[in-house]
Amino acid sequence: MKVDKKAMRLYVVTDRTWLDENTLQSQVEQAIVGGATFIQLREKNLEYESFLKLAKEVKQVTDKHKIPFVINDNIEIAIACKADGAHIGQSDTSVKESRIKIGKDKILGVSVQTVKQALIAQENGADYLGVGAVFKTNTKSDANDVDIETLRKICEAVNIPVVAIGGINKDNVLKLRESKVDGIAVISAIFSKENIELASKELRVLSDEMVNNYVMEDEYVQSVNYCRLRL
Ligand code: TZP
Ligand code: MG
Repeated sequence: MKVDKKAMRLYVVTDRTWLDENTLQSQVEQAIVGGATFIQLREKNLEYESFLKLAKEVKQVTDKHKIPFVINDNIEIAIACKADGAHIGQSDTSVKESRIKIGKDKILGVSVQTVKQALIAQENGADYLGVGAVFKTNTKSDANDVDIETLRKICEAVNIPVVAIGGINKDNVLKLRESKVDGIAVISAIFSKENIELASKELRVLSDEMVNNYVMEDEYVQSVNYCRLRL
């Protein structure tokens, strides 16, 4: 398996909406220092050259910290910047074609909303699945809803890693406990925050708690307090 289930623990998807005077490179680094285990570069409106330049910049950071790095929706950019792989949705090129394009050694992630889509994606070479939106999100206007019961059925149906996405924040992570999902993918719960490292740290601790299915009350408080002290 090219992707370990643990790499799904805190899957961070980029968004430059809240960049202000910062660079995406530095925001991604803060997220990684806080505990991000996977980075996806998601850009909807960039021309090829600017997209490639940004991808190479972000890749410097993910390489430095040895964190897997994939490009959303764009296999050409993934290949050109030598990313670890790409992530595709149901409306992009088929999983089969994408696998051929990207090659057998690269990571291919696929967004799914049903058990059927999940099985087809796995069958056709997906390395991991993103499932959502599990909660209400303002970040993706055309996101379909997936209830937690469906998420659980998807997790039970496949043997590749599964990450939940959509409206996940520190107040609702633990609601995913029963789903047996391998981790959480987040955008606004990290990038809309003033303190990205702290937001990432808090979500990582909660995701660990959610996945391991036990309460780490003391560890959580200690870990977050430690992070606060350092910042
Ligand atoms: N796919 C399904 S929901 C979503 C994507 C890309 C947006 C997730 O963003 P947020 O801010 O974590 O709800
Ligand atoms: Mg897509």
